[in-house]
Amino acid sequence: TLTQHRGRGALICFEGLDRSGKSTQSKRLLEYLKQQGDVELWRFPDRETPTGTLITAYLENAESLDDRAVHLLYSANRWEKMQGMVKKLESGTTILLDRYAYSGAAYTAAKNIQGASLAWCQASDAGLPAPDRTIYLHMSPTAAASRSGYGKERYENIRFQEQVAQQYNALAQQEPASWSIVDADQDVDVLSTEIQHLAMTVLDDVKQGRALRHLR
Ligand code: FDM
Ligand code: MG
Repeated sequence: TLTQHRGRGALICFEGLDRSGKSTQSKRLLEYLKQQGDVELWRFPDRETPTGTLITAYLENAESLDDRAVHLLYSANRWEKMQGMVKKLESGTTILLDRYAYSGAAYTAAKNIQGASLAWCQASDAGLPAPDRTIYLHMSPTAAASRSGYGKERYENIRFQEQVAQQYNALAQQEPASWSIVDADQDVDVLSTEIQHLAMTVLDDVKQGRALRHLR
């Protein structure tokens, strides 16, 4: 029978240092893709869930938590949303992610905790849906810091961001085929256009039947 089947949605992830423009660019891509079909923008950490409340308190320095405990909270914060995410994708909705498991791995690994290697940091996210493409907004920590300055949250300092950048580099090298590294230190409109083109190629791949994979 010729049943019209609407394919799954694409999963597109934005990653990058603080102030690299992830939120701006993901919102712009959301508006653009709305012309093509169903699309949503999800942000991690999701600060609305029970784990999200704890994470926010930690980020605002209102709460001090063990580094591994907080790492697992971030991961749990993604697992809480996993079933809903898969259902949405299967129903044909494209999901854009403003940070995801790569932030989890990069930020904890950047702490250089004895015994918490990059592989250890990635382990708790194994099994989550893997992005079809990760758009890495590449920017030097100094350039990012000079953009209207950091807020008061934990991690928002150049020294730490340099460590995070190194870890992102290592993650990009693990999956060169699904990472697109773009220059985030350029005109915002030019960058948006570049990202729109990129996203359309991803939507095409998914339309051609590219299967949803899982993080390993
Ligand atoms: N962050 C974010 C982590 O340390 N681990 C994670 O798993 C995620 C998703 O949380 F400093 C850090 C990165 C950042 C902080 O994120 C809050 P936003 O995007 O700046 O709100
Ligand atoms: Mg921030």
